[in-house]
Amino acid sequence: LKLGGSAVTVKEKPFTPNEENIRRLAGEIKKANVSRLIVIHGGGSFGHPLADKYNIANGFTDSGQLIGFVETHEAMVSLNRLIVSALIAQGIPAFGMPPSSFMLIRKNKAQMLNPEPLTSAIEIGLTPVLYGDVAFDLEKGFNILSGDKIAALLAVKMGAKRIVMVADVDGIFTNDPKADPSARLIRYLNLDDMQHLRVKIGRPRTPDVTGGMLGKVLELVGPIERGIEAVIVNGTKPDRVYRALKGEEFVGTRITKT
Ligand code: IP8
Repeated sequence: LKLGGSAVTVKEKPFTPNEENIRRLAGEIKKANVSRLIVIHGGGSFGHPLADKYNIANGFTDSGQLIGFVETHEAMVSLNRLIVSALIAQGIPAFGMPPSSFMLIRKNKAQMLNPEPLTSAIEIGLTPVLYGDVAFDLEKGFNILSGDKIAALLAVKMGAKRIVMVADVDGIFTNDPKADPSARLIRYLNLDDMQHLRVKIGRPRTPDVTGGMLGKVLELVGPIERGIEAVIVNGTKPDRVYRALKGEEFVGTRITKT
């Protein structure tokens, strides 16, 4: 389950969590009662403004960026703490795990160095909660490791049945729904359809160093090719995440291989 930054923070207001949404989503996750669930959340107004200010996604070029690197990480740790606390308040044994300490980036691809802490956590029944983070990059020194990249990597490595991507729009539209009111929601897509869509999905307007909906969809291609179903749902509307987690009929976009 990837909780997009737009669903857990107020994107236009730096360092502002969407506490009401976080609480409701934690309740839906509890109610869905999915076993072997990994939660990942994005940066929203916590990680992105700092990553943008210090140019973290372009790699390490001068030592002035180092403070930005650690501040970006700290901002994500503080958002992680809020989400983990909301899940624990529901009685979910949520366990925050910093991706930068066991993942890195090589040739623009995310890699998991040691899967054992994560697999052990799941094995004993914990719910790991990861997040988009700063990370070491073997070519560029450092980089941003997006929650979407983490979700795609883990879905493949851990043999997930489904990836649920939570956004602040109902799913993938024929055009950017925030700019074009006549845009229609696409309920089902396969990989072929997705190639045609590439050009149509708009770029984000608030700082999003990892590319918003377009980046999200492109990251999903790998897992979908391997037969993993991906769904995109609106986490600002009640019950959608619950229904998507349960595999029930829901309003959103479902993407499959064929
Ligand atoms: O919001 C990026 O994660 P995303 C997190 O999932 C940072 O793209 C640190 C900007």
